[in-house]
Amino acid sequence: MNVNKHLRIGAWLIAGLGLFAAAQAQELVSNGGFELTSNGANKGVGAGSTLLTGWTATDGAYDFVFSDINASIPASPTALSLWNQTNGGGGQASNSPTGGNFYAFDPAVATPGPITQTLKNLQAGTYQVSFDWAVAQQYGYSSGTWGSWTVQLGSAAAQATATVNNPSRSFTGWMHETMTFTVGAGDAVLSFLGKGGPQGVPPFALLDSVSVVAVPEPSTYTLLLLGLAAVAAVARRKSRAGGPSTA
Ligand SMILES: [Ca+2]
Repeated sequence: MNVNKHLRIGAWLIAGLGLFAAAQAQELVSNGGFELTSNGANKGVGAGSTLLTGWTATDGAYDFVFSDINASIPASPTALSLWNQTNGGGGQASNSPTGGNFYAFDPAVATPGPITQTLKNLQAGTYQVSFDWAVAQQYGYSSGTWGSWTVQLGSAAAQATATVNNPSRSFTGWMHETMTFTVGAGDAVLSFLGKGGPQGVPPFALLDSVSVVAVPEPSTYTLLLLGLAAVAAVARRKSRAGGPSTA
């Protein structure tokens, strides 16, 4: 029997196991894309609302779910649209990079509140939170605005995105953000609170594609690296044994 062949298969098996374990990073957020709603899109979400399946909104009044950056929200709590491609807005207003619905939040109200979801039975460890976000402005208002998102997971310290400036009647473009939080075992509240200003010229912080996955244990990577090293070693051995003389 070919010993090299057996070695090679063994090495690939180890590498494969490591890769499999690394790929098991399971999505922990439900409805992170805001596609599931109990009553459609292009609506106000509102305080205490569970319109967005899996999420609880605690904002005073001024948060919305859009299906399209160019959509107009009829009246709930007020008729509203964002500066966009159809009403003279600048800045290349665009839909979320992952498509479908997104959450829009006016952070410059009297009592802004976060949108939250409780992640159940987490193991103690480090978790990667990622999302897409942008800053827009309410149609009909002028003046430069600014915005950001503050994110919290469990009792870990809150983290914030950069604060970005959005020129009058404009749109910042979508940005992708990744953060890591280390939490203890048990339930953990995932919370997004938009920040922004100034008041009265409504800035809007947009959010989509929320994801939380466990960061793989170092042992997973060790297994993967061991396997790949073994594959390389077998290949080297084979090349030396069977290859033409390279002296
Ligand atoms: Ca979406």
